Amino acid sequence: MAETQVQQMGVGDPTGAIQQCILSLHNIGVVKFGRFTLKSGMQSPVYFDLRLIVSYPKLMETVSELMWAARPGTDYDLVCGVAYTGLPIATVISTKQNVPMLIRRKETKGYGTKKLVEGSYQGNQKCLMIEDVIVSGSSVYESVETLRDLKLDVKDAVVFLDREQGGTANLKAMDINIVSVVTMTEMMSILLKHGCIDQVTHDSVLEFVSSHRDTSIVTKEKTSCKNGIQVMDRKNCSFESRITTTNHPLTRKLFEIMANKKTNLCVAADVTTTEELVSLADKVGPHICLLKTHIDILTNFSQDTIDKLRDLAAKHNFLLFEDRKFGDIGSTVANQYSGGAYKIVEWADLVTVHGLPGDGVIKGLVSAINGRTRGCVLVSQMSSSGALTSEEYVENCSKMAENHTYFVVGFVSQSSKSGDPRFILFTPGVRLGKTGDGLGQQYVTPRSAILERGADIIIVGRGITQASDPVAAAKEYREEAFDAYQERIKHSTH
Ligand code: 5IU
Repeated sequence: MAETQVQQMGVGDPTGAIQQCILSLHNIGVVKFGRFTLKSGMQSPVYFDLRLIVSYPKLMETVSELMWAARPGTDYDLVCGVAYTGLPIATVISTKQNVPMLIRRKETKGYGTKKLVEGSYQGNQKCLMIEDVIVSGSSVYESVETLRDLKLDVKDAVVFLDREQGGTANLKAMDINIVSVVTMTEMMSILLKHGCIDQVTHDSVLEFVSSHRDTSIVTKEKTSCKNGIQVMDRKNCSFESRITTTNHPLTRKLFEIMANKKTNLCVAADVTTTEELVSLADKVGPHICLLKTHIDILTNFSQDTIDKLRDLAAKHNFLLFEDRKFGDIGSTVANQYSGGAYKIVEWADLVTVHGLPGDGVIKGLVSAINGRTRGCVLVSQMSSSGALTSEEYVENCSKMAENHTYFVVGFVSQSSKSGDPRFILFTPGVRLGKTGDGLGQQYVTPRSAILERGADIIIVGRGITQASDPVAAAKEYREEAFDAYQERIKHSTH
């Protein structure tokens, strides 16, 4: 298999220049193996760090020549390098080929001209984008979007490495034609053939690539505000349409479950024995998208509890949500998440987290994930009377979520001004026919939670668990909640 790939590649690489270049890049340490967190938060066993070439001028020249040779079109008026690694490569191409260059910043600077793009240009000039690596394509897309806003004609891009994780297809959908010098599969074949890596490493990278082919592109357009108005407002959008706004695999999965099962009900299974929990989960399973647990209130927790819950989650297609409300420093929550009696990270798809300790609480949890697909829900506002979660606190939780979109799925909140479609709003304190429980809990109806407060998912506990017929109650809450959601998106264009 590896042989064939290299031979196939030989056709497009008659002088072996690409192979030679890959081997040189490997020699200087550009191809790294281990555990890496990519920009999207995805954990990868391989990392391609092309920044190192700035210390090897000859190699930089070779990389630039190979990229120029691979360009998808002709007659470019401009080349544009994307900071950082695209810049030196674009510079070499620009001087060698005598094509003027533009620089695309990552951020606008806070002083001077505040421009995102440096260099001279005129509308309709044809520009080739230069990037080092493509994963989902979101970086290339953002750069192209910026240049298109300036009326430049940008349809083509060239990258050195295509990680084969869906980026090419994503960009095609945005009318961007991207070519690469080499794909991850080809690069691994070359390294294996020349004894730079062993078969196990080769296979583990290919295995990773084949199981992470479907990254989505998150366009700035969808999640941004224009003139203070959210372009794609969460509250007016269907769950289906929100799938493409996020790269988080669990947010996507939850949207899919909600859309396919037609339910936005989460049952808070606050019962005290494994038998009750398992029986409840099996009965309400067909009606829910999520089962929320407080695993530490069980009197007879064991591995059997978890095995049964996971089986039921697979059988009825719902996710497991442990309402642990992690709220300590990173190092402590990492141990609480992965260790102790409950080993929460091993079975709970989602957990609740307080924003109070700051970013470290998220970093600590992420450090314990170990390659699993996991997410958290930030508690930004509580349903109980006298909760200390001020407006400023809620605002700060939003910022924290935006900085950690690879882990944060959404918020537990009582209302939300945010229209950001990537985040799911979970609202507890929902019950029909009651306004409180005498211990601080405050209730609203499912309709009010969804239509007035903007909840996406309602969390219902005793309204279902203490009903004379919990299944009938679950059906009733499910229908009322999903009807309210459909009413909310009635006039949606998404
Ligand atoms: N819960 C709340 N309010 C909150 C948060 C969590 O009620 O602000 I954060 C939990 C507590 C309980 C469930 O597990 O949601 C609600 O249960 P009842 O529907 O029985 O009140």
